[in-house]
Amino acid sequence: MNAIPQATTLTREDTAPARAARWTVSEVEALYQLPLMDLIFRAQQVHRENFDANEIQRSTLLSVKTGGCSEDCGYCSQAARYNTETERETLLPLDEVLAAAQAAKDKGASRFCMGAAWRGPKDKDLAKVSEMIRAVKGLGLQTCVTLGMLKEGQASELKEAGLDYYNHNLDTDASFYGQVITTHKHADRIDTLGQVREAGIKVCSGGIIGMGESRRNRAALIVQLANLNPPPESVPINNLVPIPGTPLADVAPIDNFEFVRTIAAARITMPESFVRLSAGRQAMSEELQALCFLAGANSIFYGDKLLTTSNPEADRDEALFEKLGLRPI
Ligand code: SAM
Ligand code: DTB
Ligand code: SF4
Repeated sequence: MNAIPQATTLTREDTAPARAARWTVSEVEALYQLPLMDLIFRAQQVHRENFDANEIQRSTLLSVKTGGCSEDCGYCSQAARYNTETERETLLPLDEVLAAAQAAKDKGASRFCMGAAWRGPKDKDLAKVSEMIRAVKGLGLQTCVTLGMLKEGQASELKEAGLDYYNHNLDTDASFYGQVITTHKHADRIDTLGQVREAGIKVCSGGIIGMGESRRNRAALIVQLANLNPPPESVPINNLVPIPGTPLADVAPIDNFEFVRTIAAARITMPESFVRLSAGRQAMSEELQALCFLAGANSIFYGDKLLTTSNPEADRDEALFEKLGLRPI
């Protein structure tokens, strides 16, 4: 026997139903320590028990309000205080948003996600975003918005407008959070997620990998997401896109296999969630992306732009799907 933890010490299903499972950081660290082949095998098993492993969901992003943000998130091109190349733009008019949503639908996206560089929306902004949600929903797309922290009552207004998902990432482990962001707290993020849940909106929440955090930090982030009750329906795993001018511009990139392990850990601990291979695909080879799908990622951001940075073109993704025999849903 070797010292590598065996599946029996890690399996939760015989102790509690999936929804009630509570993961510990040590358990998730033990997943990370598995030989890669065992980890991917385990992730594939979990994936196949819950999904068709050849199907991929596609969401398209649009930045509806860009730059000039009051917050100090160390990775972000849109924080007003960093000297980045991102140009500020006020809230887009409804017709532009609708045209982009229609184009995303025509290209095959099933969900349209609108992002705003706010600490949180003002009530008058929320009314305008609600109009966007109604209109996009009217096109037959699932709707998602990411607007920052919500105040009492704002989530219900979004729900009434027809919002399906609210994206609000925990971004990193609570204990590392203060090294990346000081203008708000990890606990504030959890609070907003609670309001979103209470309003009956589905939760999209994940994080960023490769910000100089330790493996233990990564495991702790996965635990904080998996132990939300219920876990987020959608879990974006972003690989840091280094932005010149931000404090994290020069962080050493994370090892590719460590990123794949993170995807696998998310899949195993959140069996019923869509795990999205999110920011960072532009810098990834096709083979690395395929390995992420093998490790349980079953969703992507689709379209040539994320919020302010580039993403593989839709045609390139189509060609990759074709090569891998992946079917969009
Ligand atoms: N302002 C809102 C907020 O912070 O929740 C919504 C927009 S914010 C840009 C949405 C998410 O984008 C962040 O939580 C972070 O996970 C991700 N993000 C931003 N910049 C990134 C970067 N350079 N690389 C990877 N992910 C990034
Ligand atoms: C998420 O987890 N990633 C998306 C979306 N949710 C809003 C944003 C990625 C942003 C990458 C950097 C940029 O384009 O500005
Ligand atoms: Fe603002 Fe969101 Fe960027 Fe933070 S991540 S600076 S809150 S836009």
